[in-house]
Amino acid sequence: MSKNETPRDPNEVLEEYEETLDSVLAEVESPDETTEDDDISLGLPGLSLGRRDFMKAGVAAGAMGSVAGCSALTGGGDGSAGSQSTPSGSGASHTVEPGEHDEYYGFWSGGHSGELRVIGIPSMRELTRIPVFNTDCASGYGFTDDTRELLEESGGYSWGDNHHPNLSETDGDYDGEYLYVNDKANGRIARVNLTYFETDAITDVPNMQAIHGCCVLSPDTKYVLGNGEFRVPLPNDGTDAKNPDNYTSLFVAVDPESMETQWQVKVDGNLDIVDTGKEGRWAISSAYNSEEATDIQGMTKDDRDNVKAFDIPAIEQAVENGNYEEVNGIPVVDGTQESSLNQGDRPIVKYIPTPKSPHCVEVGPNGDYAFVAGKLSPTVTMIDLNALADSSDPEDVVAGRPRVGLGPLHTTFDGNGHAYTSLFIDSQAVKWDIEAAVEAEEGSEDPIIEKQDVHYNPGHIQALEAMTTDPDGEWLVSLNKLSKDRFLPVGPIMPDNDQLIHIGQGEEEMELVADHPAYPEPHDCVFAHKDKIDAKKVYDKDDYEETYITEEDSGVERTGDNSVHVKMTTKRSEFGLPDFTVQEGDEVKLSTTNIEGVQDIIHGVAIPEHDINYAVAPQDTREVTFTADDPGVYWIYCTYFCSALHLEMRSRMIVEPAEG
Ligand code: RUQ
Ligand code: CUA
Repeated sequence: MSKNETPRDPNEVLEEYEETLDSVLAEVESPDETTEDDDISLGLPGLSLGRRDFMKAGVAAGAMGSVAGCSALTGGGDGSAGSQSTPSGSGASHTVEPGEHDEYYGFWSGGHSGELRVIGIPSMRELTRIPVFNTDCASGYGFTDDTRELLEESGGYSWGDNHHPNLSETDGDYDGEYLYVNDKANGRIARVNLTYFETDAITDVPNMQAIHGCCVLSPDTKYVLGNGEFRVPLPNDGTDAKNPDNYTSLFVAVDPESMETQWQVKVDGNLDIVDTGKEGRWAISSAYNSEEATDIQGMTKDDRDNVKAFDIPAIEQAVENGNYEEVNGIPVVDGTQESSLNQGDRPIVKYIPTPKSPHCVEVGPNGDYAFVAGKLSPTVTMIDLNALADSSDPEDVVAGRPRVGLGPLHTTFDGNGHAYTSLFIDSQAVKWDIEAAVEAEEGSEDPIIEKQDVHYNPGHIQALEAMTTDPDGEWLVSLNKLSKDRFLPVGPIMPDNDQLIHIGQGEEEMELVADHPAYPEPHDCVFAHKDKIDAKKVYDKDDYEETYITEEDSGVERTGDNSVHVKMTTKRSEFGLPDFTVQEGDEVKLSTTNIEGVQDIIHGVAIPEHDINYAVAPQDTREVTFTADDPGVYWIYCTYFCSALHLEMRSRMIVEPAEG
């Protein structure tokens, strides 16, 4: 600027700035439309490739990185401060260059944090968090009227313990519509809408304390299924409280659309994890405490526990025939060993004796076998699902029982004939050959191909799309419970350690590629190729019930002696009302719409001293209701850094003292 020029009008400068920003954003938006079909290049030559080719390209990039010998180029390049790349023999790299996208979505359960985490694979970068059973002040989940009601109506708890995320399926493949996850603590099942990455339903299942195992019924998500882990009296109303013989564990089916509880089945022993066959008939549950004891010594006394095979159509038939007792409005079918429904030639539940306190159940991709690992036995028991219907002797359905190592917990698959089992006690992932295990003697170690050390004490283990009928191989994540010495010390509560392991298509050796600290405490995860998820970037106002507020609508309407409805828009950089006045004691319903149509421009609505903050995304409308208890001035301000004048984006709420 030359000295003679007069200073420019700040408004003009701002307008220019906004215009530039708009055009930058418009440019960001349009190329995305063309990324539909695996074209992830974003202008990098040679990377406009399909998935397999992309992996190869990733390998090349990784090799260059190690030649340079500079972790700032590779590790730093993926933008993931928490990831530590290990120099690798095969050159497998999880680096995703700046500006590029990951190939897969990973959905992590957050355990007792109550949330889900979305992590990109292979970079392991955290993309977002989805509050489910917790409140979240960044999004306003639990603060806005709809989300507060959701949490209140599902029990009013302020936390949950989510363990097992499951993607909805059509024809045995992920359809990208919903994710279902359990709350172990309070016996609930939640649904997350994958168009908006938002929790949209939570069911508080009656009669059950703790839902641990949770899965969808393959191949078409007819039900969301849950295992009640803790045995309690039925109903749990004080009757039989001191009589553990009358406690029971329940299996539940919830409708995936209405999210209503359909029926329950009571069984002997404690239920644990559940997975289903691929044809919609069998749900297999691991179980422990067939002793039905109430202390740990009693629970682990016997050498065997009974895995349960639930015959879903047979249970539906029993419900239809009225063969149930109704408890708290839910049909409960008797699936205990003595039940008359288990005596004929089509029992509703088959009991399959399995060594010591089995924990995991995972059904392999072709649906032939369920893999059950006994945490106190060094073996994995393979149950032949094709033999299940006709066998009268439960021992006949055991197709194989390889000895894999100490503390086997969970098993995953690469789709090319290999199983990978986590070993909690040995701190290893063991890769073994499924067909070789069928051929081998029980207890043989011959099917084992290799073992990879992990750090430390793994629980779940998941490979790409391993729960579908067509797993993708390439990457596996070991969710380790402990990290011990792997990271800088951060006080006594250390992070977990999710380790990324390259497995290729099963022909190569397993290779540990990255450590990734995780806030306590993920249990399980599930991966979907990015093309299977269609996340919207702007809200569609037809998708929600709240009334869209336009600039003309902005205003205050008195709706009763002690209630007002305040409506206002949000846009860069102003609220629809610069100020508004209410009376002390008014119940204020505040409705806000973000009238911008530009992606990534979020406004926040924070009201000091009223415990309110929430986000409004483009074209979204959110409502919050509160009481204006204290006279005074309250500056409502925007909490998302939306523009150069973000700090000035404010509205003034004046609460006038009540008269007299
Ligand atoms: S569990 S560490 Cu809650 Cu899935 Cu097996
Ligand atoms: Cu709107 Cu900051």
